[in-house]
Amino acid sequence: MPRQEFPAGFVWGAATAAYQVEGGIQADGRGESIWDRFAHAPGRVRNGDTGDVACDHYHRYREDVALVAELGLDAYRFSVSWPRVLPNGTGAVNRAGLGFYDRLVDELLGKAIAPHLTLYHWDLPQALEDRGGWPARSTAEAFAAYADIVARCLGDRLASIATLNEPWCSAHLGYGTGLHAPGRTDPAAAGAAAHHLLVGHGLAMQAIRAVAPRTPAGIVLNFEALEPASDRLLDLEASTIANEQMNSWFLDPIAGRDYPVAGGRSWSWRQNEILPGDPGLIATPIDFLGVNYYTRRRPQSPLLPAAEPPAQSPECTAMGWEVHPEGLTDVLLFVRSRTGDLPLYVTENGAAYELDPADPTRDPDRVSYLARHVAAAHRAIELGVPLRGYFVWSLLDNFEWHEGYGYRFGLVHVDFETLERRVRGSGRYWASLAAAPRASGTAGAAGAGR
Ligand code: IFM
Repeated sequence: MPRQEFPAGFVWGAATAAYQVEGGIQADGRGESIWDRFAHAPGRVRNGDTGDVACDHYHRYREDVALVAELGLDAYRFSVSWPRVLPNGTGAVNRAGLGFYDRLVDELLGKAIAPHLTLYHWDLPQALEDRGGWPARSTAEAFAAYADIVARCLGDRLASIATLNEPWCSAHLGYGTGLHAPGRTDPAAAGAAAHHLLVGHGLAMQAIRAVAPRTPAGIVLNFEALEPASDRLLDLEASTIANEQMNSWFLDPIAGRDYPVAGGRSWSWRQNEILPGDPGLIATPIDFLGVNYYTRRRPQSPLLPAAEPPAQSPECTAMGWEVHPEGLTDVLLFVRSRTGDLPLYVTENGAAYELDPADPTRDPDRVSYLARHVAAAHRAIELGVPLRGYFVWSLLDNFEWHEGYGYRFGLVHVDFETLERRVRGSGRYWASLAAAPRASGTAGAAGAGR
């Protein structure tokens, strides 16, 4: 495997998210989330799977932190379950729920693993959805109050705090296509949700700054490498629209720009929810931006006859996502075009592959996927991108949202019958990267080691 030297202070980590791994949905006073409600509704999640138990990380977090330590990783990225902390979304704090993250952070620090916390990875308290969900501005205000509580309790022990993970998914899969919780299919609501997620991000940034001013704070967005299906005019236009909706819609306003025009025009959101102070609020300065990257998409205009399929079908993961490592370099360069010298992290990258029935810890395809993306990240650094770290999605096989447990992304195999964990070949590969020497010199990461 070719080895590239990464800069001093570069952070190697792995990521998870609360609803995908924790289980324990009724433990210690946790409230209901939109994903509990959604997963229990017939026909929403493949095989009727739910996150009720997931990896039982809530009860086995010590074992999981020990795995991160065994792999020698620098950092662990996890999310907090809002309804564990505030069962009704607002109001009285559930101390037992907050206590779980208090113990998790201490366990990580005790093993010299930097805790990178995300406040919202899609598990909205159902009580807030009942009051309008993200299409209602009050949810953004509730999010800021929740951010204050978490940052006050944990902020000074965190290596970083991210407000939202992939707000595009929360807005468009949750309220537009209905593929994700809460399962609404209302394009105007999706637009309003997207705006209020950004307002919530801005308010939360201010809340975090007020109580944990030294904790690096930012946001995590998802990006795709988008290239038109052909060079025909309409495909070029379709690709521009897709690019604005997927890659620029959240990034541009955070970087102080307007919402992109072509993407906005082809969405039916009338932008009535934008209040006068919102652009400045959304552009509240951040300390880092997290980049999630998995694949390339080739938009095609619905007005053209379907393009001929390529002579050679592209290499894909088990989920049918094209493997396109060069896209990671392109996406990082694109983000840098908006954010300049702001520190960037790859906060998610990884792949689902079929299990090898003879040995579920054998995953050469995943190793190959990761190695090629690591090389693409290194290329971006050579081109001047201030990339400070790289987190694999995911530490563990887990609940893959509407796909249930069908797709596995873990560096560590989880047997969902016994909940036994076993490190995969990819886990050992990732450990070897974390163990490799990094260039000498000063750590460039704003906040990486804080
Ligand atoms: O599992 C998800 C994660 O929750 C968010 N980003 C993409 C991953 C793979 O689909």
